[in-house]
Amino acid sequence: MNEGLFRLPRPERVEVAPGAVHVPGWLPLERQQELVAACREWARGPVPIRRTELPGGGVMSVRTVCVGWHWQPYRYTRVADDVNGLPVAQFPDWLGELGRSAVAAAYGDDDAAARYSPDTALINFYDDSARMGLHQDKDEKSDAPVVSLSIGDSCVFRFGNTENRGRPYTDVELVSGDLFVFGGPSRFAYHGVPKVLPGTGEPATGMARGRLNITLRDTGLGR
Ligand SMILES: O=C(O)CCC(=O)C(=O)O
Repeated sequence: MNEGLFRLPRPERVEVAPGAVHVPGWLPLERQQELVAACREWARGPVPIRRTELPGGGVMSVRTVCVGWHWQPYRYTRVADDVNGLPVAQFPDWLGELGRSAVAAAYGDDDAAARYSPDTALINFYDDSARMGLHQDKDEKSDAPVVSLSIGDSCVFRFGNTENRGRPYTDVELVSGDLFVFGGPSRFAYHGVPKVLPGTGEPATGMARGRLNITLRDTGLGR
């Protein structure tokens, strides 16, 4: 028997570290399609998707567009003064609702979900060779969880510890439709994407190639 022909059923929910939860297949196909369409709109403007320049002179391999607040290394602003000087698109209410449902699905805690009030989304597009080095999300002035949604090609998502970029870390395969939430003791864990797995996505999502990742965050700066 060729075992490779069969995929094992995926678990409903895996706690990768305290406060860090992977929920495979959380987004139905229709929701993924809606998100892809919304991200395409945001990628056009008012602040177009771009590769972020780093203070050391490097340029990130992923392309990023933001809504609500604009992230640039290493702060949030309303206006994208490093791109075209325009204010970013507003953070829509429906995205906040999606974030609350995500927190409820990950933690099974309706109170934590009701309190969750993200005000920014960073939308990253990965082509076949894009990567994201291990880093902490620490430009937010809030320790509310980060909600991460993946669409398109699968990737290896490395989720580490809060001390440094080294071990211990866990490599998780994030597949289109997967949710990953990290908060509580894992909120400031190092994480990154060492590899995208080209050609693994489902074109019916609207993503013929590449990977889309949407992270919802609370900047702590207010709406
Ligand atoms: O693409 C991902 O899954 C991770 C994105 C990320 O780490 C970030 O936007 O800070």
